[in-house]
Amino acid sequence: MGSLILYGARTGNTLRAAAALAEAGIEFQPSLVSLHTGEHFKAPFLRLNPVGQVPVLSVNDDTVTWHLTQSNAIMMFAAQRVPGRLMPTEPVAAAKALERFFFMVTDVIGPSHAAFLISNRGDHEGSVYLHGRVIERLRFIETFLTTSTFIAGETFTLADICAYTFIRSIEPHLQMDSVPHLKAWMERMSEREGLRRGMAAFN
Ligand SMILES: N[C@@H](CCC(=O)N[C@@H](CS)C(=O)NCC(=O)O)C(=O)O
Repeated sequence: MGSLILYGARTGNTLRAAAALAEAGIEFQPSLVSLHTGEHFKAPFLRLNPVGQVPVLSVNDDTVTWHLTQSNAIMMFAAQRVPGRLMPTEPVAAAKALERFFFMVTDVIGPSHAAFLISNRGDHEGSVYLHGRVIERLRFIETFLTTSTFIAGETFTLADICAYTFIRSIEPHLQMDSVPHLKAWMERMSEREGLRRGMAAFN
């Protein structure tokens, strides 16, 4: 496969990508980009991603080096490299896994990022509203897990990686004792070697 470098920081988007690579069993070298010093806005990093954001996966396929931005594209890249391991191959199960993956990405993680951005601009009320919606959406996961072992059915998928890495950052707001299936699932996920390695990649 050649060598892979994941440029990132200790942020949700980077850790989600790192966890997907680790769960896929794909070796990569983490390379820390200092967001605090603005390294992501300097020329060497902008050559990797002109938008100036992490994560970026650099793929060296021996003859050619190319770069992939967008955490979710990196996750799907990882899934495609190991068919059946992070996304089911059976069409209905694959469609359900995508449904739950996009639930996490567009209904939970996107609004949470927006809440953070508007809070930084002083819109406290808007931020509290969005944060409340994020918590409400996350609590739906309890209903997914009352009938299945994983977020999207009976196999581990990208949706589990999204949910686990995100919930780790927001757990104190969730009152885990009131969502027992989610709590038990979090405990099971925290024992997975790939998730552990991904979450620790930028420590
Ligand atoms: N949609 C992008 C968002 C990437 C993103 O927001 N990265 C943040 C860190 S989590 C970043 O680089 N922020 C620095 C900035 O925007 O100045 C993805 O999923 O990769």
